Amino acid sequence: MAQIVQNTSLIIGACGQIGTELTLALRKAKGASKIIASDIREGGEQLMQSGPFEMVDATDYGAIEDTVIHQDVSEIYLMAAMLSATAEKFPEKAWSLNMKSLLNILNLGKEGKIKKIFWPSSIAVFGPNSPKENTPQQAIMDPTTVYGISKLAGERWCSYYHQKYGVDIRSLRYPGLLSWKTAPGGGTTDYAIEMYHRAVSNGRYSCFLDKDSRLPMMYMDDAIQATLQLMKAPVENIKIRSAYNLAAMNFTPEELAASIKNHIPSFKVDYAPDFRQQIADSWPSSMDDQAARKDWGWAPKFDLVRTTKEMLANIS
Ligand code: AKB
Repeated sequence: MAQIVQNTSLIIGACGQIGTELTLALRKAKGASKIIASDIREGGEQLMQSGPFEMVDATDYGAIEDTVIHQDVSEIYLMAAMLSATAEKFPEKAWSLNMKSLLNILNLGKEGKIKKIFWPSSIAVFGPNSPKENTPQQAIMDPTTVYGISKLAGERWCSYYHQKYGVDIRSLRYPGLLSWKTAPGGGTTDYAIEMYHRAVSNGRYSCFLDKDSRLPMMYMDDAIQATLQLMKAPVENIKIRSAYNLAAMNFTPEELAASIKNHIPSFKVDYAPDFRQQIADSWPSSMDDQAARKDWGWAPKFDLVRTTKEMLANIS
């Protein structure tokens, strides 16, 4: 009798900003029963009602292994992490969560219990001595944040597990992600999402970054598309096993405010940089994503004009 191959995917950290939209997109593409959402808390209504959910702690190897065995999981997307601004407040907690969760999943891959892994890296792997403009795939990397250090170490672990144990791990260096479905938590690039929300709710915003802080950004639909495309790409096309640079647009808070003012002319912004300014200053302002374009056909669809239209329409 032919063996039934389940090909179930497990999303760990499914209730967060990226996890929610990734889970919904995967359920649409592959069928709800094949995509198991998991987190340490329940998520929004749309996510919870769209398919199976399990309480799983990303740092608990036994709990993840149990779910993998009982649900026939062959692919894991590890989206649980502590982001840059929060990680500066809780350095050891951030290191422990970000590293332990990744090693748990890599070890499941090494033991042959799962076939494929997605793990997100970030532009935060770069630092003050990396080229700021059009930052290349390979460059000096000297991150100055706990989050960046954990992402760079994570990339090295991914590459090591691939070389040494043949683990099929795939990763992207996400820029700041703009979305309206689920609120982000604890990032430095989150000012942009806050700005859209405040523009709609009270017409004013006090920005925690300086008006000239240029950072790489991307609309969530593009980030999800890139993730699905990378995971679908034939194995021989995946030439980079640390993480691929990914780019769509870059802008400053002042340019974002101007783009919002095209829709809400009375919108007012003032600038009161806090500790997050130093984090932003250490990151690239734009990224070179030629490798992703060449290896698996990456091409973004959303620029700032289109993103602002979508964000304002959906937040309203
Ligand atoms: C953050 O701001 O911490 C994240 C990131 C750029 O990885 N959005």
